[in-house]
Amino acid sequence: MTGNPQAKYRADYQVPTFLIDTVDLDFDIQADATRVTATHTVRRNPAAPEGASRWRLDGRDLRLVHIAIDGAELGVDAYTQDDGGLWLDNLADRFTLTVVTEVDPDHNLSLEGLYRSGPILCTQCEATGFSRITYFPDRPDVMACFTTRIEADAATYPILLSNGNCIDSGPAQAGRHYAVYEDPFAKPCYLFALVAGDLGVLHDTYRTGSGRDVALALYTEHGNEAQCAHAMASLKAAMAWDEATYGLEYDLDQFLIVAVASFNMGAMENKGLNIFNTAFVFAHHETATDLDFARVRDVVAHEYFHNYTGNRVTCRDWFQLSLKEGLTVYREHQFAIDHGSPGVTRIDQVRMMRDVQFPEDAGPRAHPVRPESYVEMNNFYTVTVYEKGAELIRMMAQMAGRDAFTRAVKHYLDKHDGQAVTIEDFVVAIEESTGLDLGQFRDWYAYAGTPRLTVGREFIDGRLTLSIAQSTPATPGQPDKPAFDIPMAIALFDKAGTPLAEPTLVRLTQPSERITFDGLESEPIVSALRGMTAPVKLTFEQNTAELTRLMARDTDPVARWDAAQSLYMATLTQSVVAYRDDETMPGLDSGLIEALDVLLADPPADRALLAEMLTLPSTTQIGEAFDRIDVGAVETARRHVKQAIAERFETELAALADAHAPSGVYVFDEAEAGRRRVFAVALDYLSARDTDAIRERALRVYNAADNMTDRMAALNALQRLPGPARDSARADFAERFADEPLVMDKWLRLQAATEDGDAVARVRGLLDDRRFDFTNPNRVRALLGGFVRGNPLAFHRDDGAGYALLGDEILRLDAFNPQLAAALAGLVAPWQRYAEPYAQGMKDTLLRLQAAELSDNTREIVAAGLADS
Ligand code: B3K
Ligand code: ZN
Repeated sequence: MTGNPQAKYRADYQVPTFLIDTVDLDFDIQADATRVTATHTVRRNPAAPEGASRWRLDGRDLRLVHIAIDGAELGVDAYTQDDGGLWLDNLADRFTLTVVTEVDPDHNLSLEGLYRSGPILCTQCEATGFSRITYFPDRPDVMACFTTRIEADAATYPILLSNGNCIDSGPAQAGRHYAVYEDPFAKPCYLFALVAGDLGVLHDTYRTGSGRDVALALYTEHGNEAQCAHAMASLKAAMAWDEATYGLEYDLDQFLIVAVASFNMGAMENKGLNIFNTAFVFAHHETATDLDFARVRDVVAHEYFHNYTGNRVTCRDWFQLSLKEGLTVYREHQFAIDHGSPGVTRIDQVRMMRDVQFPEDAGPRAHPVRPESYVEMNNFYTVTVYEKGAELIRMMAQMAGRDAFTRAVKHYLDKHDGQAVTIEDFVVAIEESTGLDLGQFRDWYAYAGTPRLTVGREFIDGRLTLSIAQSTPATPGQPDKPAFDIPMAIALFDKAGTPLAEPTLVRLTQPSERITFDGLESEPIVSALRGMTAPVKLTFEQNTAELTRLMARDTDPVARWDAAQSLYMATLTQSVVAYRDDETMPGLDSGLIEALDVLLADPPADRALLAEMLTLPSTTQIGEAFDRIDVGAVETARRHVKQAIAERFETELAALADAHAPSGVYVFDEAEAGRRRVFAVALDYLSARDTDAIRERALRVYNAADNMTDRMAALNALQRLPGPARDSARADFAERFADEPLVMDKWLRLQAATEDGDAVARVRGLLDDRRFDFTNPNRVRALLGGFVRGNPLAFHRDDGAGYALLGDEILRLDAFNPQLAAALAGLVAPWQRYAEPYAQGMKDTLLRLQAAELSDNTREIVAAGLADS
């Protein structure tokens, strides 16, 4: 992105020339437009450089009605205006600025600023959506106390909400009414929120540790209240957890969540008024799977945790995004581990890194956790900033110890309360509190790319020597990487799998180094990087016997799973190579058969862990093992290995399915969710055999199911088994849940991922289906995302029809929702990672986009994909 004229650079940061103490907003919501009157008390920033006098107000797609300073209207020659806002000059040290703008939420399909989602008017301001509401310095280091008055028709918009506490409300002229909200905490404008609508509500209260009652409310379109109980319970659990774990008590009298159907991402942590995508609020067992339940719980907690990590202490500029996101994801991860199977929760996190973040870090969009430049900030809400950012926090926590780290986070929050700060400020606070030296560790924030650790070993005379080398591949703009400070957990076991010593955490800091263990009777089995103590790729040759033993006996569930993954990967990569070379497939490796025998004969008590240990690495994982991804070979190899396992272990898998079959009423808890997960995995294996028996069984499961998890297990098992059973289950599904858009997303995904027939034509047809809606991002992600990710063979079809479909729809979408279009363009950006003919087809799609009129969002992604080619 270097060289792009509109890029912003971290190095160019300048403090704001003026600060705003108070913001008074008045929203006059009318049927055809909304008029916003903003009154600000402004003063010169004492920290601004001498002589700096120009002041930038950002504003986009606004009708400027009036602008005045201290009551005197400014003529058009009193300011300079450009595409993104206006500049004021010759300003006094203190003044009042009044700006009146008009916006049109009904025609704002970007879902940024003030927009309509069905009957609800709502806002989305992060990162820079506030500048679509009024002219304002739309940057997080300008923090002000907001008072918001909303007036609207009382019948159309009976509910009026904004941040903070409601201090006044009442009737107004002509069937209208108003409400006034005051937020006592200074905040950046990206945390502003407003909602107006005719909404159903679920009320509750939470009593804080110090005995204050907080009013909780969850608003949705009428008729969905019954799907909100789990989100409410999750909110209360998160509030209690943050008190118990970090001593952080909620700080306002009310906490509101509003669920809206059209939302570009998961949710938004606006102060006291979170706005959520319905997909991350609604959870009822008839319409949501166990995974949906867990996701709702974790996203509700994540947004709540932002109240401190993000809102009370915020980011100085958007390059610091991971300051709040990495830390909040880390807190969310801790919360999730405390509320589910700890091992499997960590496995999910590790898998997310390996399946999504490592590929991003190896592709054209690789960027440091603290990026150096961007064109469109919304393109940088990435797994690198979020998930890798959380892994960096986790590394510090491991080095400090969890309690010391918790105290350090508290120290950071106390020290910077009410401020907009940097990642460096955070690292300094952690050093101050823990005494850790994080000098070298800081490079993790500055460099992109996944370090690779290569471990060699030698055992002589009771001494084990591990030689460990690290290196990190070049990434765009960063040819050379330093050695990183890498915490690596190691444990040793004897041949029987008995632990030989407590696990230790070593800190690797050199390009290569040696670690020794003395006094060993015989060569031990080494369990390295257990739990993924650092976001690195490990190369460590271990034989099947060692991996089988670790799989059965390692004391860390994540390490057990990882040993299984290594065993599967060995077979899978051999199969890919064999298929690629001469279209043959080797038989199952005897070591893998033995390991699975042991696993099935003596499974872990944690059912969810068993399910994970039985699950083959994803096709992404397999592709990652190769320089160039051969989509066809990877797909074929994975199916072949799955089928071979299903054949070899048919009896055991059938027994497993029987032992874990649905029974009793649905409960969402660790044990029951684990049981359902094993059942689904077993059914999935059995379906690889394509027999009448499995078709009938899956249909029976579908018909008998009282919950969405079992229904989806059945539908997934039938996915590649066309015929009457599949038709019947799918027809029932479409009819039964026709009025549940989020369930219809599951249906769209099933349709998009169906391989038989002409999938491209089917998806094109569904674009016109009444169940599809281009203006709703959930629908778009389900159908188009579901097609690209869920149906790789059709998407990567030889004739290019899959690529053409994606290209068409990106262009259509880019005209009104650039954020979503850019995300879809990201799917073809890493074309250089693919083998031919896929690479050329993906690249051609990018070239086609490049030649079109594009938003900055999509252009930035396309340019990254085509750089150096
Ligand atoms: N902070 C928001 C994400 C905003 C994304 C803007 N494109 C939700 C979250 O991370 O909690
Ligand atoms: Zn967040």
